[in-house]
Amino acid sequence: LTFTQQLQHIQQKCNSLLCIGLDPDVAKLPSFLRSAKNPQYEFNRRIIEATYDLVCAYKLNIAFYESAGMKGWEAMERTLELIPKNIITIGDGKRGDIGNSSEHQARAMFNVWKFDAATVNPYMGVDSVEPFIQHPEKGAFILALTSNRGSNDFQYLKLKGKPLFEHVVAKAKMWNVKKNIGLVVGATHPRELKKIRSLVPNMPLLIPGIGAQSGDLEASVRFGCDKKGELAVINVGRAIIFASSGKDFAKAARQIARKYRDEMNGNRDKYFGKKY
Ligand code: NUP
Repeated sequence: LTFTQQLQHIQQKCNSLLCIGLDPDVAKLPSFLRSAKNPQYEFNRRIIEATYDLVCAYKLNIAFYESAGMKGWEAMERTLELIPKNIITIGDGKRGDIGNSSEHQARAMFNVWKFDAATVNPYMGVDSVEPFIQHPEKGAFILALTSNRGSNDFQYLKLKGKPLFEHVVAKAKMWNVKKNIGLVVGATHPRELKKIRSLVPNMPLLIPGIGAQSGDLEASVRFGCDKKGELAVINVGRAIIFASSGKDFAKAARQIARKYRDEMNGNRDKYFGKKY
């Protein structure tokens, strides 16, 4: 199966567009976990056990593990072993380098950590992306339009009458011969999301920015999904994993995760006329 097909299957099976961002910022972990041997791992374990039936994917931002040193790498490895096999795992490292170095980045993401997909920064062009799109079953989410304030600096610059991010979308579409490419589009840009979905009707879209960054959930579903109400992977990190900092944090995370999943499905009912 191609990456895109795997994503379709899990979204249908679990009836969810929700991706939880496992970004276990050490400074924000519940204090009672600080004495654990590996607090990040203990935190993730409880979050996963409380939410795995509600999600199609987990996204791990590598920086939150790397910044905790060797313990962080260990937490990431053990976390990935825990996630049920049919749930998509996304390694968010925004990779991309000269071809020779990118090959090693792709090997790290897919062969060492065994992520199902990685995020890739397209700035360095085709040879920087190629190593990430060699295997049909492994996905590459290419940054098209990011959710942050700084997305204004370069991504909207007009070139040959079109904003830069649309050039990225066009290239990604050309490169997608193995049906394993997706795009990252921030939930903070609903109008552009609609435009991008019209340009790539069949590509997975990874949509971060819901919750802590105040992105638009309704628009993310309405414009982020394909015609069937699928293929939007909507990431929520802090708003779920740090819903409570007490002993009940996993339970609180489950409650909020369910609320997000149901709200997404409510909007799929509304805009795609199916009962989810
Ligand atoms: O455009 C992007 N915006 C964004 O927030 C691309 C990303 N990969 N992210 C990541 O998504 C960000 O680095 C973090 O890991 C996650 C958002 O987390 P939160 O704001 O829901 O906590």
